[in-house]
Amino acid sequence: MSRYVESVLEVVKNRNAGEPEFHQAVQEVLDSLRPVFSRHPEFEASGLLERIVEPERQIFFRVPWQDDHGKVHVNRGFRVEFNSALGPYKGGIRFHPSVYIGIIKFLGFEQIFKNSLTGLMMGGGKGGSDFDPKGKSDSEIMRFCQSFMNELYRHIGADTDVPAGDIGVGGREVGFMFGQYKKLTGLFTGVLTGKGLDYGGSLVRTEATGYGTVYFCEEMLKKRGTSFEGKTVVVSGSGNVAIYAHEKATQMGAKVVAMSDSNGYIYDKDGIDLNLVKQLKEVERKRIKEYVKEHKNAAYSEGCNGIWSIKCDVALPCATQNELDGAAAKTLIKNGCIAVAEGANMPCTPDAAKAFVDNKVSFGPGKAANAGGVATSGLEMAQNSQRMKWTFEETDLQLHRIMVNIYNSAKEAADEYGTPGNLINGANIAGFMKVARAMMAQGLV
Ligand code: NDP
Ligand code: 2IT
Repeated sequence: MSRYVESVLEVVKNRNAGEPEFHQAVQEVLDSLRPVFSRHPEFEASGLLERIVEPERQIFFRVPWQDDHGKVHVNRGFRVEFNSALGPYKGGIRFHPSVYIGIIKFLGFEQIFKNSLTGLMMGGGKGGSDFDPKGKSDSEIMRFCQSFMNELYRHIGADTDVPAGDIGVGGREVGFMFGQYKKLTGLFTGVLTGKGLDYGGSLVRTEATGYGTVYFCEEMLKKRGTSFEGKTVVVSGSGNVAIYAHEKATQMGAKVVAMSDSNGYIYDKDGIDLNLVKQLKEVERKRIKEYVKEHKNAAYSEGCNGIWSIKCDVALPCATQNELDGAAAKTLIKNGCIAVAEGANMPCTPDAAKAFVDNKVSFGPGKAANAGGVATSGLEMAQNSQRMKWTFEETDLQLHRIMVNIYNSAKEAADEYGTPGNLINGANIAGFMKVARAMMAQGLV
């Protein structure tokens, strides 16, 4: 049956040439699924894999905008509507200069299984642009978001495709996009999640991905008979996911000693002062190196890879894809790291992930460990449909419950398919099975 997986992988690589991140994401999922196809020959007979690796729809568009000096710029916009077997397409929008179709496809593909794991009714999608928000004024960001929405609006809707944030897209950008959507359509609906709290946003959505990653990691630590209490933690990144992973880990008794951005990392042996990081990153939009101006005992180093040489018990990569490679994994293992949970999407290279699994480091793959963000987006959609707003405590409780369920489903699937403790296989299989059953039931569409 493995022949089936090989033949589909070959098609994916040929048909999507020059998209290594997409190949990497597909390879990992398909490798995990090998034992599934020997138990379910009906999947091969109905061409299920061939269908699941091909997006239902890919949209490319021009995004022209003017900077504050009147100069015209043109960026490229993307929305990949990957799979709608479980619900409306759902997934974030990324603004970063590295964005191209291969990145959006890898993220959209991961999103299918992640959304399935949440247990909510959401299909998989992703969008973005090669626009670089760094150094842009609020007016430039607004004009860009409006232009982006001038095309995107015709493809999305509360019951068809519901975008949200990702790298470079947070509350400010979602607000501008929502405003333009409303202007163009006249509809006030839950078409985007991550909205402001005054106009349909959900409490806990801002915190959800980081908190969820820590809730997931807590389950992994429990399994080892321990907890976050007294642990030393390294968190990469200093954006939305990293900040709230730090916050929750600290609330649980850990000490976060390092954080980073794409220029470098800070190390503060006394524990990183999160209020200062929030001020620098969320309010002033400055670089992480500014931290050491206020905290003279802390050190700043250029380059982001060095962060993994800091001794820690738990590592939470929360920045970007392939930020933690095989060599970094070896160093973490040598330094006694016992758990790694991916707050970012695919931050560990395949050899890094393998090294963790082989060395019995508890490893939480992104599609499971960072599913709290999209899960809370699902809760925002539910609140919008009800025209209701839940309390922080209620929403956080639901998020926590969902993260524990995801951990249990991944663990059980790993046991059932003969690789106990391997949450990569478990998450891929558990996420896939629900999508597969829905696709089989819905016929050849
Ligand atoms: P933000 O834009 O808020 O923060 C991104 C952080 O990662 C910044 O510190 C940024 O540094 C750093 N970073 C971005 N690109 C690179 C790069 N190429 N090399 C090194 N560092 C980089 O994004 P989020 O926190 O929302 O997203 C972080 C990760 O989490 C992404 O992988 C995203 O897909 C994933 N994720 C996000 C969810 C969400 O709800 N927001 C949900 C699930 C996953 P700098 O400022 O220098 O660019
Ligand atoms: O990668 C992700 O899961 C996200 N960026 C969040 C998507 C969402 O729809 O909330």
